[in-house]
Amino acid sequence: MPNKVSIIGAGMTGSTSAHWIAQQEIADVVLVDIVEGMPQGKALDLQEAMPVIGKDVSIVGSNDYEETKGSDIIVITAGLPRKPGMSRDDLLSTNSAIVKEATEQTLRLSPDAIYIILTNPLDVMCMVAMKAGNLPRERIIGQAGILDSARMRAFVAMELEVSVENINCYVLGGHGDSMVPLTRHSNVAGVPLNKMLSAERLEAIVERTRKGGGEIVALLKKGSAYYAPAAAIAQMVEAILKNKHLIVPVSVYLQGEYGHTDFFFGVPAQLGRDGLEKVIEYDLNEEEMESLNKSASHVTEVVEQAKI
Ligand code: TXD
Repeated sequence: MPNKVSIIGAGMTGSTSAHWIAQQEIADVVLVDIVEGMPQGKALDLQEAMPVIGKDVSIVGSNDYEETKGSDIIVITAGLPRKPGMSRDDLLSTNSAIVKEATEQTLRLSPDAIYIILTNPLDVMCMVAMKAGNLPRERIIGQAGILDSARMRAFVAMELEVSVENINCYVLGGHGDSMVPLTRHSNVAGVPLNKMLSAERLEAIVERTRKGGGEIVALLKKGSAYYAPAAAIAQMVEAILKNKHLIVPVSVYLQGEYGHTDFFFGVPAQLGRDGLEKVIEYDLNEEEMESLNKSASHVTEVVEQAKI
């Protein structure tokens, strides 16, 4: 039986995730949305592209959760995206209700599924899903860090004219403007970033990374980024289904790691067939720890606001 991934929310990130997953022949995909006809239309269009690219996967669209039955992974992207000038936190109450419902509805049909959350405010929506489904922390992972790190990698690659494959960057913390790009742990083919870039250029890249989501929102004027977030979802899905033991920055429920407990936060973590395998702990200096703690307080404030 092929693996099955159901994506709740067939908007920009949901349908683009389906696209990347199908293109890489990772799994069969079900797209669910409340808008009538839209998930069916997008799924059919994508299905009709498969003969052209020679991939044998099934892509189905539906307005009904029944279609998701027996999924290995549930991806939740349902919710409202940011408009220019809005912060991710402005989406709190509307998206909490949507994510709660999506979790409850899918879990009864796929009781063993692993959940990947994308909906903003990301770290808090992971908590909403975890509570709604009473899920163990291994089975619920938020996507943010792969995207934020990829943005930083892209900016470094553009600046240095080096292949993106040679660039390793790690952005930890909450998915918001307080995120923590770890320059000391980032490198180009093993050479630390600060040996390759001046302090000013490095600071400019860090700043652009922090505001990377807003930069796209301001350019698009309608909606937020979707190609890169969806590529990150596909990478997580593949790591889980292929049991790759891949270490990537993702949002996980901390239980003492980095000195924090009981909330979702972006840290490097290893992903395999059972979901979260372990959290990797870097040695952080005082300054890095301080930035991480600041980002943590921001996330816990929003958790409190959400009254989950
Ligand atoms: O890195 C990250 N975590 C993010 C997060 C990167 C990009 C986008 N990020 C957030 O994901 C964004 O702030 C939003 O909260 C979500 C979805 O963003 P997207 O760009 O895909 O938004 P769209 O195109 O508006 O799609 C959302 C879809 C839309 O088609 C709605 O009809 C649908 O969600 N929707 C629902 N589907 C199913 N069930 C319910 N209840 C529902 N409500 C809305």
